Amino acid sequence: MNEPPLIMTPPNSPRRSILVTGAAGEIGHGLISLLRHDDVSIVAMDLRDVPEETRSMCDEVHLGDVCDKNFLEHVMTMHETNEIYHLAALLSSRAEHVPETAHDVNVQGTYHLLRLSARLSESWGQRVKFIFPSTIAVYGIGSVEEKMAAGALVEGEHLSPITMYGANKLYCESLGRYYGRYYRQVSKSRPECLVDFRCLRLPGVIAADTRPSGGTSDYVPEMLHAAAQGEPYACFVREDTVIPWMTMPECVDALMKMSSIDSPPSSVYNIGSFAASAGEFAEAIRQHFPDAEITFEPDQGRQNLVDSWPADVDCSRAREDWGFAPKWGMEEALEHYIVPAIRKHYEAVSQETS
Ligand code: AKB
Repeated sequence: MNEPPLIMTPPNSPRRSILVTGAAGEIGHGLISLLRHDDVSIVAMDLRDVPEETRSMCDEVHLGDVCDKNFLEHVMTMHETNEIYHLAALLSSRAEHVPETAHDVNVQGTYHLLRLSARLSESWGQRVKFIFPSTIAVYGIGSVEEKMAAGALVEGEHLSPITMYGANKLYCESLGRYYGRYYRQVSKSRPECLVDFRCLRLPGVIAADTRPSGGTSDYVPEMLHAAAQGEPYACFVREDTVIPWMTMPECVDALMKMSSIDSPPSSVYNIGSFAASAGEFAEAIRQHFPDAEITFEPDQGRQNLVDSWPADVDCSRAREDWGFAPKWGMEEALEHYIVPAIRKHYEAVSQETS
């Protein structure tokens, strides 16, 4: 039995009405500052309080759970949502502590949003745009030797995730592709307008003015923030651990750019700016913070997760389809964004607390 269309009337205004889930997180802060515009309505939602700096850029903020489908239906119909940036997720390390909760949030939450987006697209005769951050955790490589030999992976390789988070994200990529291309494909009453699903596989992302939590790539941001505060840092992976990286400004720019083009040929894209090891980052950070006390004390459980992720990703498809281009390598990222921004961040923090 197909679910009835959600509402029968087209949205009152064609303006962009954007829902950002997980708005209290790291990406939400940067993304919302770029999304805000006179003719754009931004509705933020999260399970926890949205920081005032982010809240002030939104038209509405709702505290709620992406697993609550009635809450989602209320928010999306009330605000006539026609664009979603679905950032809410439990990341790789936290998900390994509570895998069933992670499945609820990462999969059920995404399913509810896709299902509602499909019904709204059908009702309005207008495709709801659904932007979905996936992850390098969808890849699963059998050994460090194989990882280093494989080099930069393209989107179709080694899709055997070993984490609940990676498995969740890989499934939701397929679910989004289904809703975007194959939804009710044998039905005589198949809707003309399907969800416009678009996905980026994010590498490790480095933000200067927020601290990460729950991720396994958190070791570099944690290393940076510790150095900036003059605190010792024991890195939980080996020095030779390599994965792809990008800065938060590049990440939100890529999400915006991929969202803005007409009909991307693919629904899933790798992005990343550079690959670097934990030891290379430590050495580069010491150039900027000579007193940084960085040691390496691998946590084998978390080390195993990162060892299964690729040393780098091939971003050719994103470059060819919508002009993705990395902005900085590691040294430039530190020099032009990370170190100046992190110093400014902690100067502001010390002024607030003094
Ligand atoms: C994590 O560490 O879980 C995330 C990711 C790599 O997607 N930052």
